[in-house]
Amino acid sequence: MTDNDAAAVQLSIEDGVAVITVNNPPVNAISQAVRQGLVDAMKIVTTDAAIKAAVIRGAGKVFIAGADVREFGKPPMEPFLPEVVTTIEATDKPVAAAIHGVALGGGFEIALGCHCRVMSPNARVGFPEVNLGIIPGAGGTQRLPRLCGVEKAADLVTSGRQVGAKEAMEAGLIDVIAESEDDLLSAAKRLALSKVKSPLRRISEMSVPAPAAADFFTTEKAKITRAARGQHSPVRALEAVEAAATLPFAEGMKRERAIFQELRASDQAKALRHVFFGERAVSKVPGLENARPRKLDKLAVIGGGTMGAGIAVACLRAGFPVVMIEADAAALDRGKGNVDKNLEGFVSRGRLTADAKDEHLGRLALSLDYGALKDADLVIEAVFEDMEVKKTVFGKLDAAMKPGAVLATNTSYLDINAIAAATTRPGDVIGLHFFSPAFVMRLLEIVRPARTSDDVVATGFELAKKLGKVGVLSGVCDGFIGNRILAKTRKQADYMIEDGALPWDVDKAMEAFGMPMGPFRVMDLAGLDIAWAQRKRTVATRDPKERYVEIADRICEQGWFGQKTGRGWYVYEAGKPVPNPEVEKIILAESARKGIARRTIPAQEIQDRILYAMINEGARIVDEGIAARPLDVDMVKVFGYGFPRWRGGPLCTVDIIGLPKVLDGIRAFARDDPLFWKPSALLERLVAEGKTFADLNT
Ligand code: 3H9
Repeated sequence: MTDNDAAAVQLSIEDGVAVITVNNPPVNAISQAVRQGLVDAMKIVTTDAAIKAAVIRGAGKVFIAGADVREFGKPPMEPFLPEVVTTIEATDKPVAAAIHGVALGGGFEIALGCHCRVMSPNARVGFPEVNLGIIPGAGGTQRLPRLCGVEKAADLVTSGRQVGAKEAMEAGLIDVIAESEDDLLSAAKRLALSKVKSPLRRISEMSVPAPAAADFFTTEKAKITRAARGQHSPVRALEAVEAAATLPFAEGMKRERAIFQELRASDQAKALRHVFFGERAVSKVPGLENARPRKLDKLAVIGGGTMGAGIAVACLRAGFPVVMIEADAAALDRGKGNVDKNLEGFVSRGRLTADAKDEHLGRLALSLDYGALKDADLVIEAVFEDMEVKKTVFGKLDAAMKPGAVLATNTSYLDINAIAAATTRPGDVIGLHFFSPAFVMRLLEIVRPARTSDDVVATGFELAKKLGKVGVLSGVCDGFIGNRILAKTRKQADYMIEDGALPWDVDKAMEAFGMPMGPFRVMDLAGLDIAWAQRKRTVATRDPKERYVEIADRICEQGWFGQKTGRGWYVYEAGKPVPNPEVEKIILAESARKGIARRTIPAQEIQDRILYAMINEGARIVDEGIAARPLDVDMVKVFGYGFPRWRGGPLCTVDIIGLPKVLDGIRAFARDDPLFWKPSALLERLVAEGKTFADLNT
């Protein structure tokens, strides 16, 4: 440890206080150098008579963001974090943590090793480890219940939720909220010095208050297991908190460490790390390193239907002024009503005040005149999904928008090259494919037609960032990345119900796989009529060799379009979906009409067919260059389609279960249906070369 500017931990002495600064940009992750630096600093604090107390703080924008996640796959290096925290706690001079930005995971554990804590008013603390498939591994689960009780501790470590200064203060996690970030260091020094003459408060020496309810851990375990849908870390985090409540501190620490190490090496942790880094890697597109986004101050939306209004709300929530254009006064009125209703939803859930809602609406301008777009920097068209309608709108946008503005379409499957060709500036045209509800769903597919310029693509990513979304680049093809894969999995689901499964069997199997909803429940939610209209439109171009399942058509013919009509695959009477008995009759009749001898399809086969269909199509999408890397496919499925995060996405899953096994499975399915199950050439190549999809991510 030195006091030079480049050192990971620096120490200076100010007014008898050792100010220990962790300096490991960008987020002060706890690398080996940081751990060693802290141990060395504590030695100085103990031995230097001029030092009366110490403060630990972080350089840059945060206190400490936690253990260095990049070290997780590698052999651990001493000193280990639990020992570092113990060393801090054992120091015989008061040590205060000065928390700004965030203290997360191991960063919060270091703060809990200190004898007192000061937070700046806008800082956050928490244990997000469960989101990485692990639990706190340096005493977090043992010290936290001693400070705030087992109920609060269980809530924080099992959810990964971060709390602000006010809640942290109320829960007893910190001692003082500084007046401002500027005042933080002096507040921490004052606090540390105030403790010089009093006995030091070491959390490990405190006792754990018993939970209010005797059966707390049993009921909590059942609740968390249900909510985790197959993910292990939340339940294991609870187990560690229970150890704190039932074992002496040293024993509890051993239990925590054992669970931490077991989980760190698990497939779920690998997959969740893939999602953590994938979410950040998607915006770093190879070849676009030097592209700069264009100005983005004012936005516009064409169309005030479900999608248009949802996009407008997402933009208003991010602080943008938004112009909404509609074709006539009644439609414009409906558009405004949709925006109002969506914002009201935030108010009723306590996520927006009534005043803030008014302020949001104050930034929305409504117009029938494309002239109102003249100073908008980016427009998103969200009108009816029809090529001719879109071309007409883009012709008008071309005439109305200022030079350099970005012209985006929210189409889900139309050819954006053709839309771009309806303008005199195809270089400015891009696809921005939002997912409904646009103010909730994190995915934004950024679809790049052939002639779009790099800075327009960079502007798409900048918009995603400003809206708090995960932008993923896709090339132009039918359905882009997400809906193209969805089309394949829906087909498999259709085939299976004609061959012997029932929709609720398929849903149950996929929900057991970890999806929040099975494919048939999703269809009911989205509405069966849209896909039906699309099937009718494309009837002439359908490949006659391809198997076509008519069951969904039969259901739509009854006027059953899912939740919105109270009936679809399921019946929605008392709020809860129950299998629609008429659907079963239709399915049996259709199988009989085609002479299909129905068979029982086991849950494992249902999962394999849907997963392998995703993998095979995902691999094709990478091979064709529609997705730049396998991780882009994974992030689309995780952030837009509810693929379980803890499985990392379909191409991460295939790496974990083994490419040869999946290829063999696809070849076995191909014996019955060679047209559908033609293996992707990329998958075959990777198997032949003994490689994985992860090899293509780097
Ligand atoms: C842990 O602590 C376990 C312990 O209990 C047990 C130990 C024994 N490690 O997100 P950003 C990188 S587990 C390595 O874009 P922001 C990130 O990849 C850890 N790298 O910035 C990115 O790199 P790049 C528990 C990390 O301002 C850059 O920093 N802690 C880590 O939007 C900027 O990140 C967590 O789970 C890390 N821990 O958000 C906290 N964190 O530029 C995870 C970040 O190359 N981190 N990086 O793409 C966060 O939540 C956010 O990064 C944070 C900043 C809020 C800090």
